[in-house]
Formats: sequence, C-alpha cells, structure tokens
Amino acid sequence: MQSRKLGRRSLISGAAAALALSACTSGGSVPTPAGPSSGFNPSGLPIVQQTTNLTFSGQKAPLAPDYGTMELVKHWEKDTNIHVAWENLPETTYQEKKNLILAGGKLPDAFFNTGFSAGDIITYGTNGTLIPLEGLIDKYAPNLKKILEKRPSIRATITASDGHIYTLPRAEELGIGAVPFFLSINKAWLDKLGLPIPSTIGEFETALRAFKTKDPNGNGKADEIPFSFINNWWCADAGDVMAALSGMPDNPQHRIVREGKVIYTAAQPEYATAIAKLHQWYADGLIDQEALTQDDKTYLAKGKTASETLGAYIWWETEEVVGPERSGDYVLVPALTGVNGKRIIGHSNGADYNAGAFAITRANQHPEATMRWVDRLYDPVMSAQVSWGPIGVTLEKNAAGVLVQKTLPAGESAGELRQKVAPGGPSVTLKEDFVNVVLPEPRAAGRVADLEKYYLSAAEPQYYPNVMFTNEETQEIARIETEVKALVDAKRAQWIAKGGVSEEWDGYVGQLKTIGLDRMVQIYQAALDRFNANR
Ligand SMILES: [Ca+2]
Repeated sequence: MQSRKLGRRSLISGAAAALALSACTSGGSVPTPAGPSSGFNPSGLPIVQQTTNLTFSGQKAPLAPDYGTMELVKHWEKDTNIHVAWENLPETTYQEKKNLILAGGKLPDAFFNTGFSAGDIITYGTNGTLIPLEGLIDKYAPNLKKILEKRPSIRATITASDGHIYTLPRAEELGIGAVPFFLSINKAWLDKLGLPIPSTIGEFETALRAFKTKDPNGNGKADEIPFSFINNWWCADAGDVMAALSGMPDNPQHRIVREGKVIYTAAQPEYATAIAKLHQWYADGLIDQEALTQDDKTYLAKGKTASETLGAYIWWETEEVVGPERSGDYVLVPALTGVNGKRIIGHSNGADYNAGAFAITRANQHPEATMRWVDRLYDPVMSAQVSWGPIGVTLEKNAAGVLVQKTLPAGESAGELRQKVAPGGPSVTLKEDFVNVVLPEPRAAGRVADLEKYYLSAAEPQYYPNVMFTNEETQEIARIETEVKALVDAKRAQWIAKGGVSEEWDGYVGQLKTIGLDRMVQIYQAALDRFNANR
C-alpha cells in the first residue's frame, strides 16, 4: 500500500490518487467519483465502497511498529476498505506534542489512544475540535451501544461535564487493581518463632516485635527489618494497615468514598490515630527506617539481600520483592481484623473504566464510517485482540473455544511481544468476557484469585471512579490540591518518623482548611454526584 503517506486532504483534492488507490485495492472494480461521498454502507462490510483514507494520531507503546504494518490493523483495512495513515507517536513524544496537534491547523481525522486528560477532553470538546459522539454511537455503534446499556458506569465514565461524549472507553473489567497493597509476611520466620499467620492487627504487631528481637534469620545480628513499605506509593503504601489501626483506610490520594460521600482521609481523626501508632512502631524499630524516603529500586533490593532480612512488606506482587527462590518463605496476610473488631481495607480509586480511547475531530469528513470502523473493535473477540494481540500470534482457542494466551517461544517476553502486535486502545473486556471470550493471563488470574481469597470481602464497597471535571473544577482542584498534598505528605512522613501528630493536629487541620480543603472536597463531591447521575 504505497499510499500510506497520502494525507486525507490530498486525497480529497486529488481524485486521481483516490481512483488509483480504489482500483488497486478493489481488484479493478469500476472507479467511481471520490470525495466525501465514499459509498458509505450503514451496515455490513466493507464499511465504504471506495477506499477511504483517514489519518489517526495518538500515542503508542515504545516498541510498537508503524501500526499500518500490524497484522491486525491490516485485517481491519481489508475488511472495512478504510485505509488509516497512522501518525501515532511514542507516549513521551506524543504528550509533548499533543496540544500542538490539537490546536494546530492540520487536525487528524481521529485520535486513537488519545492520551487526553479530562481537562483536554472538555476543553477540546466544548471548543468544537472534538465532535460529540453520542448520536453516532446510537446509530452506528451497535457493539458499543450494547456495552453502555449493560454497564451504565462506563457511559458515566465517558460522559463529559457538559453531558456530551467526546471520547470512547477502554475497559478491562477484571478488578485486578481493586486492592493494590498486598501484605506479605515471612512464614518461615513465623514457623520458627511458633507464631500464627496474623489475622488481627494485634497478632501482626506481635509478629513484628518478634522479628525485631528474636533473630529469626539466625545470624546473631539484629539485621531484620520487621516491616517495610513505601510511604504514599501506589502499590506499597501502608494505607490498609492504617485501616486496621484506626478503622479508616488511606491511599496516596487520601480520598475515599463512603455512602456516596467523599472523605478526605488525611483530615479525619482516624488518620491521626493510625499515624500515631505507626510512629510508635517506627520508634520501636518495627518499621524500616527508610520506609518514608526510599524509592522502588532500593525497596525491591531489600528482599534479595544475601541473608534474608525482610519480615513483612507491601507490594503488588510478592515475588517481585523477594525473587522466585525466596518467595516460598512468604505468604499473603489476609485483611486483618482491626482495632474496632472489623476487617476493613481500602478499595483503590479509578478502577477498570477509562475514557480517552478514541476521539473524532471536526476535520473528519467521514464520521459515520469512522464510528463504524471503531465499533468493530468493541466486539468482545476483537477487543481481546486489540488488547493482547491477534489470534494465532499471541492468542489461540482452547478446547472450549475460549481464547487463551499462546505459549511463547523461549526468551520472548509477553509484555514486549504484545507491544509489537497489539495496538491497544478502544476495547472493552467485561467480567463475563473473561469467562466466555478470553481467559485472563495466568498471572492476572492468580492475582484475581488472591484478591478474592484474601481481600475483596473486606474491601470498602465504594471508591472514587474516573470522573469528568469541568474546566473550572480542574483548575481549582489543581491549585488547591497541589498545596494540600504537599502539606499532607510532608506531615505524614514527619509524624511517622518523629511523632507529634496529636500535638500538631488541630493546627494542621486549620491550615488545610485555609488552603481550601473544604472547597476541594466539595468539587470532588459535585463531580461524583454528576457521575452517579449519568449512570
Ligand atoms: Ca539476624
């Protein structure tokens, strides 16, 4: 396909090029006049009678080739008769150029993997750069329409603050990140010390004290680190231990939702209680003295020291911290019964649904055809291939006819291969699709099983979803939250290490209110209420 570099505009202005293209792809069928009238078929394939050129911008994985060379993308062109000139860029380059592309004179026809923030979506939606999609979805996107009917929360996720839909969703409804803070403990040490796997926060503390004082690694040195974590790290924070210490979980956003109400955790009395207790542990040497300052590299090295020194730690996946040989010594600690007699842990914010997978611009002369093109990607079998790669390359059917990951050639990494063969982007795999259409990858399936076994029954039922803010809200939150978070995070680390939370608490809460905490929570609440109203 030599015409890949042909821009859409040059095609429209030069009918000859379109005729040549049409002739070469449709096996010499009778040429018909080109231009915006492309011979659009409202149903069936191809989508257009005459080969139609579209230009897509957006971001792609670092190892991804020109999308036009991907097997899956070639199939799409063959099926639809729509040729896409891909101007997508590696993520970092794209993020630098995104606003130039959006504000520049030469808009692409669509964005695939838009990388737009909620602010971008509302800005470029209300100024007309991106067109509203709800009417097109209704008429030309039966797959997506069905999904939005089944999952009103996906519709709410993609509905902008002005009520329009400017971008399409991406969703993998596996709930894999519902609880990011998996707590592991050294079972070999517990056995040696005659202690049970902790089921209460009291038993957990007892274990940490024994790790500290009883030389469980048997080298005669007090080199054990009873408990390590990374303060405010998305998958290594002690927010769930804080829940057991106080009755309220925390997370790096310090934002939870209970009974529909947004709660800023770091201004609640429970938070002060938990921090005071963590300081006591820190002062007693139960907490890693680097927990408040270390990065992930330092942290991950701690599990692999020559002699085993790590007692308990928090991380997404046990094995990543301690390595495969040592991981057998460690077990997951179930959600602990806390000081109030309840098992409570946090549910991460955000979750499985995202907006911004696809957008159509005002420059697009074929919005109907474009919507039909992208709707094909929301067929569950196609969505699986968008996410994990083509059938026959990375996926194959098992005896039950369900897609599973193919065994990879030795030395090939699944993650790297996927970047090369799976475009990612607009796709939805619902919970039932993970049973009937495509099985989760083994590691993901393992994580989901652990979540169900250890954590989900104790997880907070509500969380803060991916909502759409107005422009004003975005700006106001950015202004207030930057300052709030700077104070909160500095104080959190300081109080755990040096104490003083109860003495300083009232002044601190007053300072947060002066900065605008109440207004910030009010905005988060308004956006959440709007989200819930759209469901
Ligand atoms: Ca020791």
